[in-house]
Amino acid sequence: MVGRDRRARRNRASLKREASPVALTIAGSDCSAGAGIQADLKTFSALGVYGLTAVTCLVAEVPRKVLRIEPATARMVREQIEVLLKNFRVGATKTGLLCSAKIVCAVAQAIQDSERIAARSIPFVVDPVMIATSGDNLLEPEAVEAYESELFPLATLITPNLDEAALLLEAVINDRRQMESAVKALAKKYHASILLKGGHLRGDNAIDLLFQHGEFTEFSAPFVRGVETHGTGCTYSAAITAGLASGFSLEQAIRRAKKFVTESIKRRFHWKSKSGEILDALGHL
Ligand code: PXL
Repeated sequence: MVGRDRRARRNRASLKREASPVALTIAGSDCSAGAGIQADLKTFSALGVYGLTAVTCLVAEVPRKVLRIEPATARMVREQIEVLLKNFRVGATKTGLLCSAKIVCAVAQAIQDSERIAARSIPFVVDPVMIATSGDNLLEPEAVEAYESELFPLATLITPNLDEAALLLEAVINDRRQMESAVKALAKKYHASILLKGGHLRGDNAIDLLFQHGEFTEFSAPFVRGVETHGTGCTYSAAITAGLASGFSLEQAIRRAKKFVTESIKRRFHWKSKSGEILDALGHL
């Protein structure tokens, strides 16, 4: 009887393990672990999703200072994605820092091939990481064109912040009305759902706008003041991807992700550097 109970418990546990959703992040490594692939993995785990990674580049950095970026070869990036997609039932995929035009094209090719092989479409979130919170350029300028022609057409959702949207549209976005025009223009330009993150606009609330199937949906949370975060965008897009891998609708996934990221900002990792600077980073989830 005791043996049977134990066996039944073990079976239930293994069923639960097998049923765990799986998500893949294709992104760069931030050695300080507040952003990049490390933030994505921590977010997946916190939301009960098994995380897979395809590393695109290594970044030697701490919050506010990027020292060096070294890309992986495009072939290496593609092979990581291919082997993972062939061997795991990936429920959703996201991209973070892709570093170069060659890597953007390799990722687009691997995603296209995978959908052909799997004969199903896997939700694909593109976080167009271009500039770090520190202001450092993270993406080769030629890569923007590759994003537009190769990667955006495959996306379920694109999640630019205001700076990235302004660069893509060559426009100024300074208020709520301009945000509405921008999110609509991006959706029209790239034929994808767009989540425009308005966190950098001053106000009591951090407001994001989703434009999907011709409709706006607003996501709002109280703005957490006095924090210069590192890794917010990565954590947000990873949480959305975890939601999609778990079977949530896009709107549900964003709503839950917004709460998760706001909570993470409130409970950020906060420390004094050796030179006396006060630094904040996500990752203390
Ligand atoms: O937060 C943007 C970002 C994304 N990915 C990596 C990074 C950073 C910021 O520094 O290092 C790897």
